[in-house]
Amino acid sequence: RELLETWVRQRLHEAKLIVVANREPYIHQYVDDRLEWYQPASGLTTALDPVLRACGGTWVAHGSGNADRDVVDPFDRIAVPPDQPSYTLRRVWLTKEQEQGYYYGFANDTLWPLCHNAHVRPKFDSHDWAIYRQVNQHFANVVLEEVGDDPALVFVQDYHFAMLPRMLKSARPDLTIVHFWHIPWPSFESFRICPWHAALLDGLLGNDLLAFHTRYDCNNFLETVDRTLEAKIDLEFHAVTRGGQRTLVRAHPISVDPEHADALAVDWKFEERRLRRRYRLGKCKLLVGVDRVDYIKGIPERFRAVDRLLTLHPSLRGQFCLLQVGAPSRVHLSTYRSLGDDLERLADEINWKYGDEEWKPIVFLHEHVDSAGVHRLYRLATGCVVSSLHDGMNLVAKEFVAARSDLRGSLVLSEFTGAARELTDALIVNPYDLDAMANAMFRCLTMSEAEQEARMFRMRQRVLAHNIFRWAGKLLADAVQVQEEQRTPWPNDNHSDSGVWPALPSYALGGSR
Ligand code: GDG
Repeated sequence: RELLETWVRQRLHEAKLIVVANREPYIHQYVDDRLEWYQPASGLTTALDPVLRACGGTWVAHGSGNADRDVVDPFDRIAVPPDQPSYTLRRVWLTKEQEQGYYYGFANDTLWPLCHNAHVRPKFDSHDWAIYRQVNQHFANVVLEEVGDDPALVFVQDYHFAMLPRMLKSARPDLTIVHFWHIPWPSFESFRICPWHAALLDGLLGNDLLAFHTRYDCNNFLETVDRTLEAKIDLEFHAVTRGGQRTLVRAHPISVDPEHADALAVDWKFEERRLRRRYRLGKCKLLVGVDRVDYIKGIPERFRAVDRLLTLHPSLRGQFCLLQVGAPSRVHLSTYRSLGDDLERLADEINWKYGDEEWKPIVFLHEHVDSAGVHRLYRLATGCVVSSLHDGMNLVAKEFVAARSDLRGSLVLSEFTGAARELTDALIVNPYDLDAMANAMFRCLTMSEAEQEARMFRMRQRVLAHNIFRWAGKLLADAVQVQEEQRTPWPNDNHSDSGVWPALPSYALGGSR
């Protein structure tokens, strides 16, 4: 964290750092006339808040809380975190119609299913598309206001803003624009069904640097551009040149803040008694799942695997429980609402089939749990189950590993997550294969302590060393390189991957059991 802070200050010189994301990191709301704030359940905000805390700057986002307008200054700004201000949040207001067309419509009902191989058909609606562009322009105007006449590095987040980079670049060619795409990039064959695919690519090529979680996503993107537009693809430097502008395309796998896990450490023995009473867990072993309720997360597959496991191993009745946190998400979309209902029904069916007065195999908490609560579950679990059908990275897998300084517990992890490429000591599974899932859960519940320790040690080495600060440092190092090249225009192809970010010392492993 300190290294990132000093490094950013030195390298950005006088340039402002502006992050643009749809989701704000802190939401203010009224609860029974009381003003409260909370942090939303979102991988993106979990990852970026610690970075902004370390570097300072401005986060531009949609103000979505019902008390958000009442706490900002006349320029729609507020210092955050509310209890320990260290950077500025600039809120952007959207009408209901804009939120519907841009967020629920084009971003989440079109681009989200288009980019994830989860077999949900994307919706293509020209009205949503028009509003998406309109809202991207609205955000571009706000960013330009925040930048003023100064130099700036604009760090755009995700699939909500595919058109924004081109809009910014046209208005201010001198800005350095970096974009992190948090979800997978699909194959050309999948992407080209979108009637506006060429326009989306043009918008994204307004970036100086476009980053994905994995090299696989980068290659898919480069191939999509190659087969759609007149552009020069440079496979050696992973760059696209078009109309005199160059966009670097790089893989930067995102991660978590390990210090966050340390900060949440509590008296585990006391917590364990409390939690076991609260969820009526008795003495059974705990498997935990933590997700937004989203069809890409493979939660029904996880529940069915519990069913399969109990059929294959009836002796496990009463011996374990899957506690699934399902934070409601995008509930205005019918696919999401009905998924929540289906999960409630499925959990009931399986509990009816195997459970009794004393014990239920699945506890489904269809609610948002606070981050300390999530951390406690990670600490108490024998295993964490991540069964996404497709996921850019999946931070839950890395959070679980970061939480286990006791070197206990094992991770069941879908091979279709970005995380599976790094956490090779997890029990890697195909979530569509119920027998494989049930077997992985069985191995997880019966793994020896020595094997848990060996696997967890290696996974922790990876997550603690490649943490969120290193992610931000390496990505911003690439951005600074672009910035410096803009001052001394290329050709100057002396790129090495993130060469200017210094090597980080690894964190100490292990600790209190
Ligand atoms: C996108 C990409 C990529 C979940 N429920 C609760 C809660 N959470 C927190 C988790 C974790 C975050 O939300 C979810 O992160 P993921 O990475 O698993 O997933 P997405 O939200 O889909 O994120 C993903 C990510 O962006 C980052 O680039 O990894 O692939 O889809 O932090 O702990 N947190 C709390 N209560 C909950 O009920 N407090």
